[in-house]
Amino acid sequence: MHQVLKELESYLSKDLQYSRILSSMCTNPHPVAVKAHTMFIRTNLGDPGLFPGTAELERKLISELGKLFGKKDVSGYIGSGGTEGNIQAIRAAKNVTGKKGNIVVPESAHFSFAKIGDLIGVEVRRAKLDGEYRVDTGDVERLIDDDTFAIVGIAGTTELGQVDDIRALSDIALENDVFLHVDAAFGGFVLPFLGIRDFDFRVEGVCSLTADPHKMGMATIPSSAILFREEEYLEALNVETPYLTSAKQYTLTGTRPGTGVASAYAVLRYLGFEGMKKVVLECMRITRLIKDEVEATGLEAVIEPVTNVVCFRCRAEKVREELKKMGWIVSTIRRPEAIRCVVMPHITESLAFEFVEALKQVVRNL
Ligand code: 0PR
Repeated sequence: MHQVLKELESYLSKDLQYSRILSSMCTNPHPVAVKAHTMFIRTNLGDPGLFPGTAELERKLISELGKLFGKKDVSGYIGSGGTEGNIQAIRAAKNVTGKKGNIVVPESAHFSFAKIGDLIGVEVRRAKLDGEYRVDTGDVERLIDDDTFAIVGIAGTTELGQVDDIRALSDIALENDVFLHVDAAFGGFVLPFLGIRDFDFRVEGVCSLTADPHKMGMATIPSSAILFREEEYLEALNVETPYLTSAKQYTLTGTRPGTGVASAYAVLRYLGFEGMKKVVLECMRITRLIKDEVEATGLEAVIEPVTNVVCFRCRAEKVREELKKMGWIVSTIRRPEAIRCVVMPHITESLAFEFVEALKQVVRNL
């Protein structure tokens, strides 16, 4: 066994450490999440009758998340990622409304919606953004027609961390009788701790919400919650599973790890909402620190950070390459041309200062 592990180690050691990564929405899982993950390593929620304890824990976690997102008796499950959450929400919307025409998403929507268009065979219409890179709700209204069955709002966009006006989208959804899905894959475990609440089930028209513990929830990968306002929306995903311990299955995958349930629950229990808030506030403090320090060098932030993401206008590809040579990883966005820094919990204050120094050096030599 020693030999095999040594071989594995040689591959693992080629991977990058998170400490110099500002391009990722993932982070080192919390130690309690790692312990929980290991404990539940053999569980398979694809056959919940064999794992009734893990299934019970999942129901408890969903109900805790319901409290966080403004509806105690929410329905849902823990899946593989924001992509699965978004797919399932649109599938549910299609099945509940009985329509299969088009959906309207913001131009800033994650690329998972391109997969959805392909998989479900619906037209994905992209609404323009306003000057602050929020979806232009007037354009959403303009794009809706008789065949539209769902609209999407984003609470924490992938590129800028911006939050759409979910209240306005809710009004539009109720008026046009369409399903409203909120993609809070990233923002779900940020916004509530910043006191931003008007993106979740507290807003009347919100039918479903994706929020990923494997991003800012510090859980192990994979762990992602898809939540529905009504049990019937979840039930609309059911297929029959005649030979299993359960007669029906609403999940996208069949075999499904219980590790994401255990690790997400462990972080929630161990840190509590108060402890998670502290982590988020520290990320925000460091995000603003990076913003102020970098702006002092003459680069301009694209928007005032709403979540722990900050983007700077510059010759992005060149800056990204130069930073990479110095061991720092950032990503780039195209509209507007900018580098993107996601300030996850692994970016400490001293790392942030080191990063800023590296960026200053790059900017000086441009
Ligand atoms: N919705 C939003 C708003 C997202 O930002 C993402 C992923 C998803 C949905 C899809 O989530 P899954 O990737 O869990 O299916 N956002 C990150 C991104 O695409 C994911 C990521 C994380 C990418 C870590 C790279 C990385 O190193 O940028």
